[in-house]
Amino acid sequence: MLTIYSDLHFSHRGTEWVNGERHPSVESPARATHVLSAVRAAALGDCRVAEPYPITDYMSVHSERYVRFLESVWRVWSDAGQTHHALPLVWPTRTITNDREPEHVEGKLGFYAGDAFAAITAGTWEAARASADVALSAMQVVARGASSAFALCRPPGHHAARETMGGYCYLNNAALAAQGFLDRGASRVAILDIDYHHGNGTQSIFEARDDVLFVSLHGDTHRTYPYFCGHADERGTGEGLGYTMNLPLPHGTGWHGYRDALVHACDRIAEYSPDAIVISLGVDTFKDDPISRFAIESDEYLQIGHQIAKLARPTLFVMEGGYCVDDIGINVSNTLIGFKNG
Ligand code: OKP
Ligand code: ZN
Repeated sequence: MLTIYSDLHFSHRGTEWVNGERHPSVESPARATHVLSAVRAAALGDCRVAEPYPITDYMSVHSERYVRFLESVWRVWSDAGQTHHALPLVWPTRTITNDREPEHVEGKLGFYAGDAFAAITAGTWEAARASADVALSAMQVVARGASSAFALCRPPGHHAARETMGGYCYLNNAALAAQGFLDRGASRVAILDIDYHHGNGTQSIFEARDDVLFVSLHGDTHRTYPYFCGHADERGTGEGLGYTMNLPLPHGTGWHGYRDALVHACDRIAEYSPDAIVISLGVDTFKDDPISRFAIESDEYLQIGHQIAKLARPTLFVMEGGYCVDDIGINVSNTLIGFKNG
């Protein structure tokens, strides 16, 4: 299996609020370093750098004004004299909102953010672009006939919606890849999101459509970030009704409960008969993850890969979360090895 990566992600090191103080984000550059060394140590296959894509290619799932905002926001922010990372402080709400982009950068930040976990730094745009390019390059490898590929994306993407950043995500790498498969001739694409957190951005991008099936296993969003959606009764809207499947699981879920949900998810994907599968691969389901509440052990990721392999479809793995840096490498490589060994 070919791995696509980029070193441009090093230019992004976000900060986040924890217990009333700003700290370096747990979404750190070291995550990608550890994953790349583990993939190399596992001799999974070649590792290649991503190709650059034109900015207009991100507009297949994001709006033009949102992409322009991401491209320009640090410049506007620093021209206004700010030197610290930009985070929103004011948001439109369910009842106090309209569709007009504010002129002032403070308003723009909230307008285009779902939460305060996606800091804008001097290098954020370069890194977010590179991450999307990693996903698009790996998608292209599979679209041209490879049976699988691994997109070692950083920053992650699944909380990014059409016009929203959040949860360490700016561009939705998995959604860009899924749309890329459709644009290259696929009729149906399935996204299986196995990150601990609900892929709210991905769901919102595809929930009204039947050409992308979105299936997600995640911590119950009644009690866990990202809240507000990801509940079992959300099944898609309009033409997309029946093409969203959420499988929320309780705190403490270990392999037994997880496996049953995964088999259920894979059964739905098999029934859909997709031309390609995109896996939003987060390993924050790990027992020692510092911000999550599942209890999957390192060896069990081999089984996860095995279940996915049984679908026997062209499969693109897209890196999302996983914050236990010491074990992120082995957990990712075990998933890919379990897949490769069928
Ligand atoms: C990104 B991905 C709330 C903590 C939430 C943001 C988590 C973003 C996860 N106390 N922090 O899905 O791994
Ligand atoms: Zn996550």
